[in-house]
Amino acid sequence: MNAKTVLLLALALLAGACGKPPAADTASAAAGKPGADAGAKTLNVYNWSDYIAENTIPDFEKQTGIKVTYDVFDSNEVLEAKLMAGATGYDIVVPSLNFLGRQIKAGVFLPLDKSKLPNYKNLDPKLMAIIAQLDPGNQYGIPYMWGTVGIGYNVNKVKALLGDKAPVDSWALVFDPANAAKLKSCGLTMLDSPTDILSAALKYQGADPNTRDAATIQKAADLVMKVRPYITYFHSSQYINDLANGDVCVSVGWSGDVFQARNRAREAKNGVELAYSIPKEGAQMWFDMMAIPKDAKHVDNALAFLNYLMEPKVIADDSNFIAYANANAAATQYVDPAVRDNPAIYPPPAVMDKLFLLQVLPPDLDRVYNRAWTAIKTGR
Ligand code: N2P
Repeated sequence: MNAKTVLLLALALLAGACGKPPAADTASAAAGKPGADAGAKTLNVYNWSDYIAENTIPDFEKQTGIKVTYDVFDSNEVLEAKLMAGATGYDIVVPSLNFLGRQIKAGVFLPLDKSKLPNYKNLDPKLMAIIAQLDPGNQYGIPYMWGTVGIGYNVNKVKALLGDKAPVDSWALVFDPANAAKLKSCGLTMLDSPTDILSAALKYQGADPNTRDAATIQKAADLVMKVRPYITYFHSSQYINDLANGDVCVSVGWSGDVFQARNRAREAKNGVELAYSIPKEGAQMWFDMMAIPKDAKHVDNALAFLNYLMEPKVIADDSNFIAYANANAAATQYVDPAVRDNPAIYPPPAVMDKLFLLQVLPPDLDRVYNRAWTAIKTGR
């Protein structure tokens, strides 16, 4: 083959590729907006990273013939910016409940047509009642997974640096500057999420994590600012691998992510022993909610996918893989005992009593949070 033939072949291949719909695993958002193919047997999903079992999408595609484009994010703020700008191109998005509540008010979602969701009956009515506080009548959102914000830590490294009495069951482990300073050498990370981190700092300070008082929020920000010099990074997904590899030793993170890190370390047999604690002062419980944007192009496909994800075995397999609790009462029997009986994933009532839900932030306080966060991240 001479150079000219190679070039022509390459051009032909390129032309062919451009004419095709996006492949299931391409980050189509990077190439433009997904969802240009209205009416087709396609579905564009935007979900959190590290948040689905390997077989969930391929099985759905096989069952239905619907091709799924699956993009990921790791920040409610990033998702919200897209939703508020409109025309995301997505048919399903997954904001956390406190963000969903605000987005419902902004009118960005379609009410769910429950006549097309026969599996809706499988959802846990107790959890749906909690969710209804922010999604009145459960009109817009289907819970995907729920979990907590807590502390993932490397058992041996923390013991080596802070001794046997290291306060691993307290926010003091990361918010007391004396402890944070000692952890600096082995790597301390926090979620890049103003509401998740500042609400934990508020709780540690004995304040209401849903306080509407800007000065109280500022005090929590001041505390994070004090430990900032000891923080390796603020990031909401990198810590899974870094904890697993032993590159960092303490992360304020999300329950299932820490257990995924623990699973990876165990598979690698690298001697890294990880644990997750829900601090005794109290911690946030969150729900991630699947919803359909108003301008979704493939609404029936989106409903079919939501219904599929409410099949007990499907969502149980998902929980088993990602180590997060689902909200499907009929699925519990299929969840591995190792996940179901883990009190940090499915907390017992005594721990549940210490968990708080974040409410919708009014716009003026949203600005307080975001300004404080920018200051924390830039160190000014
Ligand atoms: C998935 C984390 C989702 C939890 N990696 C936060 N909503």
